[in-house]
Amino acid sequence: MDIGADRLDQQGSQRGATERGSRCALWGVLNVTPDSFSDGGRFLDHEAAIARGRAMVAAGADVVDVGGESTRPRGKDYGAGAEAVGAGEEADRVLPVVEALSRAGVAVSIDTRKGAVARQALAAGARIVNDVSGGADQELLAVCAKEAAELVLMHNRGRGEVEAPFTEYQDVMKEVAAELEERVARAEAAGVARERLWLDPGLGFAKTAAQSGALLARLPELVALGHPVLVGASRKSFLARLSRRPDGSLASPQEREAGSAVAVAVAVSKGAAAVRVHDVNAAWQAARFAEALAATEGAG
Ligand code: PMM
Repeated sequence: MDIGADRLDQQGSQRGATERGSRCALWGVLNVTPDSFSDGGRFLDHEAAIARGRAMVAAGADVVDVGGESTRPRGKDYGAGAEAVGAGEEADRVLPVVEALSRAGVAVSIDTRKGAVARQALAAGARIVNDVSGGADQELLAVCAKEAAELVLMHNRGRGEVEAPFTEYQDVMKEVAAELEERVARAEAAGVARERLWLDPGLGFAKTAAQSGALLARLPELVALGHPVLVGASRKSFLARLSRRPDGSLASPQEREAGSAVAVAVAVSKGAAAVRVHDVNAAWQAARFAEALAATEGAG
């Protein structure tokens, strides 16, 4: 059964991942990695990954975001950080999954920093490139330009280290917005059309917990730049750090679903075009609820 195509049909008129409707889109996280901070090792097996992708679409995901390299940054929140992988190994992990899901009609995004991986994933049917380095690889920008792919430019510094000097900001939102605008200019200079560029504040990457919280609270300033904004708060440590347990301890990644759902509702209410989530069921409820409340505002 072609679950992805069914979902698109249900939404009417083939509304794809990349056509922005009035609803906030849900991007389901599918990490085909051994070491991601919350789901590492669960979906290294291709069949398990494909089944997981289809299940996320059935639960309401508009896009499945497939990644083959953990992006866990270094710093006290995340420990030593993830091992870098070569383009060959990363491609081996993701391509069968991208191809199978795309063939089933699912809108697939490829979460990669590498032009070589992006090129192969787009050839295998992916429609979107999600780059946590904000377009650092010139080859990735060239591939997106040539293939007319949508491109998410996430804010990051270094490899996302959550420690000085990467976390030094005078005004975190102003600097994140300005640094993203520089990335937009670079992507446009490489030939990527402005209307295909998304922005992402990069919560947890080169940001302390307080800085990630401030970026979420001030999201409208990023939305005001005129690009669709993607927010990835799901299961991140800043959620636990800003809501320590009564005894002062931190919730584990698997225990952060309530905070993750609240972050979805906040992101929706502040104008996010999409949220990147692990638990699509919970995110669906949070997003649709936030939208329903917004729709009743002023209705008397
Ligand atoms: N976070 C992670 C990975 N990729 N991509 C974007 N655009 N935004 C994010 O916030 C983001 C990302 C890290 O989370 P994971 O290890 O659970 O995938």
